Amino acid sequence: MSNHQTLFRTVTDELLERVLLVSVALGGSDIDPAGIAEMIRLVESASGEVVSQVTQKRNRPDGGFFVGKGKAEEIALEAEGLDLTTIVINCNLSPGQVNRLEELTKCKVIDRTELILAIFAVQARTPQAKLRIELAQLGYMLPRLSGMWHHLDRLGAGIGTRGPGETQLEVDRRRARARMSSIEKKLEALDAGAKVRHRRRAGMFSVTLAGYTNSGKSTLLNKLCDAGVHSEDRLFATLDTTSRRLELPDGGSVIISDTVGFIDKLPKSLLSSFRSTLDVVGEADLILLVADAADHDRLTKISTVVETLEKIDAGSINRITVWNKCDLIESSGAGEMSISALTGEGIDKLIDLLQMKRREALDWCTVKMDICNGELEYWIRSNSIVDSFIRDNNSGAVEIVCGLYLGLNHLRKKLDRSCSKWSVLPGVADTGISKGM
Ligand SMILES: Nc1nc2c(ncn2[C@@H]2O[C@H](COP(=O)(O)OP(=O)(O)OP(=O)(O)O)[C@@H](O)[C@H]2O)c(=O)[nH]1
Ligand SMILES: [Mg+2]
Repeated sequence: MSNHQTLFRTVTDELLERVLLVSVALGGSDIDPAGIAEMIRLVESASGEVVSQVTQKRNRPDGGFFVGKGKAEEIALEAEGLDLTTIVINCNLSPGQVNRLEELTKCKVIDRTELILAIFAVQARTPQAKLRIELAQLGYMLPRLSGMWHHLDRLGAGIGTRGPGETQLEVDRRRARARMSSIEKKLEALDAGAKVRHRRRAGMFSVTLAGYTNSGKSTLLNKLCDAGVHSEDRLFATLDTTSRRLELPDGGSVIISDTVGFIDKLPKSLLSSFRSTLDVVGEADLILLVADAADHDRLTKISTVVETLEKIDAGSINRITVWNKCDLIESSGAGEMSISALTGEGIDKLIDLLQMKRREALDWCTVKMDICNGELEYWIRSNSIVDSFIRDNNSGAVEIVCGLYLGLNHLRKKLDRSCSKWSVLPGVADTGISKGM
């Protein structure tokens, strides 16, 4: 284990096998069964199992134990009776509350953010994802370090002296910050390569699959593009962005990208360290919001996805909701894009929709030219979707109706270099610009 890692309790180092789940409903609200179900799924995604549950309704968190001392004692008894050593709680606790609960219950206490960070750590496969999750864990732990060394101060320090805990805290803070800036530099270098690849795609229509975790985004990418991306019935199966080209029936194509899924209260440190992974969402021409049609909580989850899109400045991008997993439900609403990424139902309809959106985004025009050699024809076909190509065999003149990827100016420059007479009529004929025709 490297030095920086010894600073932090990493949940992944420990067995998260049998867990006592504590669910607290704050502000007079009722215990939400969907929220509990999601916490159980999160524990399972961290390879654990919830074997017992305790719930509590309270107006506001208790400063000391979050749940209040009496409840904390009840939790301790429950854990002891079942021989459990791990408690997961559905809220986010302060380091002091975690420490006090751990002391009282003699268990390891993991809050919601720490649990999500742990799942990301388990799921990270690529060097980038591993660095990003480490950065997120450091960002999460940095303000909490003081609580972690507090016990050392109780051992030796007197009033007015610097305790061993405080000295250790400074050392750790320095080490954590140094490690964070080293990771940021490494990620910058790795992300620079991705930006170059991205620039090469200029003019391509990019579609990003966004949605709640486990809604079926990776399965859909695989179905559309035969991408071979890992998909699994586990939260946060995907932590990297994968982009593939989808060839459309009219000869055009789009780039489809699959990326990290969202969840309610996605930890801030994760959002910021995965920001460049999520850039693909902000740069999309179209977002397919993939929703699980069979999920009872689907509308709340869609709201969470929309809120998260706004947080990453992707709220204003054109988006279409795609209701996935339609094979699991009786019938879907009329007029909605309803598909099954698993069985393929509705996929042709989705491809038609993508083709329509792609065509809408092109610069359509009618091009006339006195002559069109093979090189020019190849250029036009590579830079546009050609709907009709008519050549007058006597004069050699050509008339083409095409939708350009990179705009009319691009074509005009090419025509100027390649033929002596040409005209380009965008949309309405009388706005055309021409030379000699
Ligand atoms: N029945 C059914 N299951 C599906 C469908 N699409 C995906 N699944 C299943 O749903 C689970 C999650 O699928 P993924 O494609 O990994 O979901 P994801 O949105 O990429 O999830 P994250 O990467 O965690 O955000 C897998 O077990 C899939 O087999 C579908 O149309 N029908
Ligand atoms: Mg996925």
